[in-house]
Amino acid sequence: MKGNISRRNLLRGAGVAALGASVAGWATGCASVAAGGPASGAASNLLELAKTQGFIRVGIANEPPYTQVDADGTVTGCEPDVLRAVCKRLGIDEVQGIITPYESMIPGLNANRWDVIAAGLFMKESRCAQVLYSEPVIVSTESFATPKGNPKAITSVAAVLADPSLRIAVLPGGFEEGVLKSANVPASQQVKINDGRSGIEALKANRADAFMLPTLSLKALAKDDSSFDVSKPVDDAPRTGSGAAFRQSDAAFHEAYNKELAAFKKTPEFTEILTKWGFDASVVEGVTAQELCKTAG
Ligand code: 6CS
Repeated sequence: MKGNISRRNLLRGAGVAALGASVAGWATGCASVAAGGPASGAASNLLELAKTQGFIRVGIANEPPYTQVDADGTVTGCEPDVLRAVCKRLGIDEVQGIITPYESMIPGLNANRWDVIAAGLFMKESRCAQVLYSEPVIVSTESFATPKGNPKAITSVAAVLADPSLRIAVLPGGFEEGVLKSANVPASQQVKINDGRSGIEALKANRADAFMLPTLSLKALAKDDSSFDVSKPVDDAPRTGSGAAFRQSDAAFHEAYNKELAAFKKTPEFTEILTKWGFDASVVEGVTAQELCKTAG
């Protein structure tokens, strides 16, 4: 049943984060949708199903500027905004967000808890082996949040490896954890935290000497908290980027999405979305998923 309800839909999927939200004015009776389990299930043709039911469900993190859930439940952020625009061009009116940790995004996708991931889930070999990434919409850098003045001069992964006393906060299953693991930084130097805010809290409580997260995510956190510094992009963290990620069984959707995305990337609206969220649209020009999927880890 469609109804013009507020931009917020609470999706209560068993085992996933409580909050889901619509980014469009129209929505189905979402509670019944979520209560019945996967909105689209393992449909053989996700595109037709999403067009028929009028929505597609997206796994997100709520880590501005990549993904953001406002107080009223509205889902935005660079990646959901691009996804919503391309889905509208495909005839899908609504994108519903379900908040979940990065480490759960691919398992949840493949368990049909959501139909796509649009969260800044950075491309790397192990992830590209499990999902179908669209062509990238952003290219991203990593930084360290440190106490003011960076007293322990933490500016590179090599510096972390060189000093076993250094403790680095990272998200479990996140890209940064993978960077440290690939560099053979031992688990004893990794402090696992749940999200951006808890990473900063770990820094303030001296449970970590630095917090590794994408540069723009740390800068977004710094807008509300002047107690820490954000390093320049970490030179020895691999360059990567992200786009939407689909199930391997949804190859038809992936193909249709990429075709529409290629056209959308040529429009002023694409540049407007990226600029709004602090990304430089020119940086992703000519960058391919094939290239970024070669990122080790
Ligand atoms: O792809 C990832 O795992 C990382 N992406 C973002 C946008 N933030 C942190 C996370 O570890």
